[in-house]
Amino acid sequence: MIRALPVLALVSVLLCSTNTFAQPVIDGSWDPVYQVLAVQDTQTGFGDSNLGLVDYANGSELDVAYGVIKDGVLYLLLAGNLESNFNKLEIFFDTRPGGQNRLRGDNPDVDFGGLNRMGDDGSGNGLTFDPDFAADFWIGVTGGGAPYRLYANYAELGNPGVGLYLGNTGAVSDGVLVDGNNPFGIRVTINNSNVAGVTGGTGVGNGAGVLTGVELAIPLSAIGNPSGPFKVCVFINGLFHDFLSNQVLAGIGGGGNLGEPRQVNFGSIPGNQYFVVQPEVVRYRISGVIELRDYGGDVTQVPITVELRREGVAVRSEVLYTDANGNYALSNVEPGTYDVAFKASHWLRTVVTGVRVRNADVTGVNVSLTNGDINGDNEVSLLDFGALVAAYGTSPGDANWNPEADLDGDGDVSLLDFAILVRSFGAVGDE
Ligand SMILES: [Ca+2]
Ligand SMILES: [Ca+2]
Ligand SMILES: [Ca+2]
Ligand SMILES: [Ca+2]
Repeated sequence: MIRALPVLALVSVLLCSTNTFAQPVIDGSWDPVYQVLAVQDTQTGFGDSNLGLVDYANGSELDVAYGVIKDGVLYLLLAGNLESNFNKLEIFFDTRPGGQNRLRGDNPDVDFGGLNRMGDDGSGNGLTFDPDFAADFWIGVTGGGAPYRLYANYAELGNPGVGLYLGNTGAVSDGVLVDGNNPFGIRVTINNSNVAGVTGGTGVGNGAGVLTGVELAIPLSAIGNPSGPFKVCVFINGLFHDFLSNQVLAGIGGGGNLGEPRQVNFGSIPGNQYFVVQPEVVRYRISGVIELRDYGGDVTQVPITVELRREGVAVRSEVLYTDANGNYALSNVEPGTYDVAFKASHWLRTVVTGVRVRNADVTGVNVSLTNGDINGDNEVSLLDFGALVAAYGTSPGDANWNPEADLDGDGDVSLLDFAILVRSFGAVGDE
């Protein structure tokens, strides 16, 4: 009897918008998408800022390194303070084989010789990183003056290498740099208002929880287009790049300022004086809002099996449950072209249109919800009964196997499928 049959009617299928994929906003403040990459473990020997102003700070500290890669751009928030007396924030990247474990003295002349001020002066010294860190790129940030400006420089290490003054910007800006040479479009700004984090001293400290500081957007093309994990070493240095503080990430485990950069050897300090950035995880998401109504008109929710097929071959199958909003979502779908089939174990087939995929790299999506309508003519009739009989008793690989007849998706065509068809028999979709 039709009246006794459950009927599925598609009421709406909408793209479920989500902020999960948003990239950070360059403004000097934390964003939810960031991951913690390193936390300071040492009090600051460069002054504990207590001004609370977004631009001027009377101390420097590196409390937390946050980072994430989105759409080929590395976002870094180096939370803490950068004293507005032109203290230097030095960022070294080890993104590819080779490079300089000990800084040479003949790298590009950038920031008034500042980069080479840390390198070998000809006597065989030079800032030395941990043994498994060989620097390839450098970005330096410094700020001060009235009105306050933040300045950024860049180098690809080597001789000749590349050295660029990227430009300058204000505090809490969008990070766009002016009056420089910035072919990669690197952005940076500062929010210097932190008054928490580590305190002044030489003991152990804890920078956790600080959410403001120097925030950068660095296209990966600027640092050699790394495709795998890479390493970053960050520290605060003096006005002329000539006096290394005790603010290094990852931290030095307590202790005073390190002094003359050319004599510093991170390899002789316990632990890694760098942190690792993981490659971008591309997450695709198929989502929709589907309302299922029975004959009484009541909205009901059932688990569905969603199957992704490539040229007819199932590559992924997963049982999905709705959330409180009636939303089915499938995450982490690899780029490609799919047919997408939804199966619900005791609902009439209907065609689902308008399900959208969040990323344009996933194309050609056709979506259908099947139940009982084996031949796809949008009703459950004797034709479907015949199709089920033809496939009865088969499993994948058998000559007469028909995946559409496997209504409950358990891998064979059996009495269970028959029962589903009988329950839906006579019903018509999309009513
Ligand atoms: Ca931000
Ligand atoms: Ca390297
Ligand atoms: Ca502090
Ligand atoms: Ca070390």
